[in-house]
Amino acid sequence: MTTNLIPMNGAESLIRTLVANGVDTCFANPGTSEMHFVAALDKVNGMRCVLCLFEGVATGAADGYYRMAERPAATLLHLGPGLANGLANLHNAKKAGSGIVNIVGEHASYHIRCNAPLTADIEGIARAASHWVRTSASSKAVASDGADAIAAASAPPGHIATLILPADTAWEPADGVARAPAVARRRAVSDQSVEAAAKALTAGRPVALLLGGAAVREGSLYLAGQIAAATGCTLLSEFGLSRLQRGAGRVRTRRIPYPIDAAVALLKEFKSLVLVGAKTPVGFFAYPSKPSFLMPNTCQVTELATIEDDIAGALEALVDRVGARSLAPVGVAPLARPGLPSGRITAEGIGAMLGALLPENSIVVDEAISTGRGLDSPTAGAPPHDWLNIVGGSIGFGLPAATGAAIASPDRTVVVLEGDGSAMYTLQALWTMAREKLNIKILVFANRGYQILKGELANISPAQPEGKASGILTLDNPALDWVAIAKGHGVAASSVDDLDSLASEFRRALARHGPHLIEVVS
Ligand SMILES: Cc1ncc(C[n+]2csc(CCOP(=O)(O)OP(=O)(O)O)c2C)c(N)n1
Repeated sequence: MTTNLIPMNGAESLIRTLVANGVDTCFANPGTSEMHFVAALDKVNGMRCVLCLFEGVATGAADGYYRMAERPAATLLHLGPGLANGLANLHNAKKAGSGIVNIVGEHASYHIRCNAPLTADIEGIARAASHWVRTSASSKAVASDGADAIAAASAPPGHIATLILPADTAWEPADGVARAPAVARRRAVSDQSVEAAAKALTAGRPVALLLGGAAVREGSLYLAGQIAAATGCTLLSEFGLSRLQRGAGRVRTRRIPYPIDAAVALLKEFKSLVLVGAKTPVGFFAYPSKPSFLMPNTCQVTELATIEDDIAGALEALVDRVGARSLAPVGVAPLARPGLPSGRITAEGIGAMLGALLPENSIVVDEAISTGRGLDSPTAGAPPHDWLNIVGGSIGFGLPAATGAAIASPDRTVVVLEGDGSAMYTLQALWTMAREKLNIKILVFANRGYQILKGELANISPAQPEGKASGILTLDNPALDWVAIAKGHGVAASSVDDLDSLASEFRRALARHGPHLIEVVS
């Protein structure tokens, strides 16, 4: 439904429609075809536009924003190439169930047939990582198309909607502002699904509840802990979690590890898995003579709720069905901060330092890759915090996602745990952090290599440290200077090479507002 207010062009009607429907943040990297959208920013109050110097930063920031704000941000991207630059982090957002409204400029409709230099198959590029794609047919349709895009992006758990805006639809007269159609609510799970889950949990076999999506938020974890108290089931969680609420006072789960052998070994004992917002567990990759599915062939899999379903409602029903309502949950983490570590940098030491100093209510963005493997236990008893993982496996997620999370949660400290290889993909995010004065503390684990891939290589080929193969997994020639890189983007920075100075630099960084990068040399 549109209402006629004042004469405006399509671009202005789109911005007004976004703001009217709660989309008030836009991560932007514009070009000429989006200039009417840019010009309209001065006419519309209420839209925060955040300049990102690479489109992968814009899309990754929109992902981090959705995970914390639980409503979509917009991105503004320049034609096919701009959208293509943003695809890897759109892929991550899609896998994480994050909602994003992408606005992608297109040539004026009559100009497309001329095959100008930037002409591309934008719809084709968009489809690779969008649930919903539409090209506006006229300036009068732009507002209602924008409203439909918001509704599509808001569908549970969050979808990628890409609206393509030919330049003439942006500059010609529009009809007004449109209201987004009602968003479909999360689907309630059936009584039969609850019954089947209860049967699986009480059949007396080794059984696990495997949690993913919204099932790892505090309230749902509590219910899962009650179900475990009643049935004796084990609580597991997926490796890639969009937003895990953890720390002291919250129910702990065991995360399925990334390495395939460790994952298979963990799941080996279970005869039955009950999925709650999680998928049947599969390996990241196929390996010769190793299974694709991580659980034994004989394991029975029962789905209680998908990632789109009313997960909390499903767990509530299951709590009642297994008689757990009055039980205290099992697995609640006590407040337990480790002592400050000392000596040379190790993954365990980094974990202990974080466990000792992580601020209450902080947001941890985890792209630590191999360094991240030791962090779970020492941080489990830190004060309550949120932990955001890379879900789609496409590296270059951490710095952009932290940017969006900080914009969505301005009162919270964001801590980014970054591999040095991963940080290089989207380091332009540093500049946006500095420009927006975001309270983000970044630890870059400067092991000067693609450590995880060195492990994968060693698994298939005898080690040849000086060979060509290991050479392309090494980042030490030249060594990246993270202090110079950060300072060059306007971010304060320091470098440490032992745990004592890591702890004192981290404390110093926490004590002042704004972004700070610590290069952790190991
Ligand atoms: C977009 C993309 N390109 C390449 C890869 C393959 N890849 C996975 S991990 C990795 C290296 C990560 O290195 P770093 O962040 O330094 O972490 P480390 O392995 O040293 O712990 C690469 C290149 C990927 N996952 N995504």
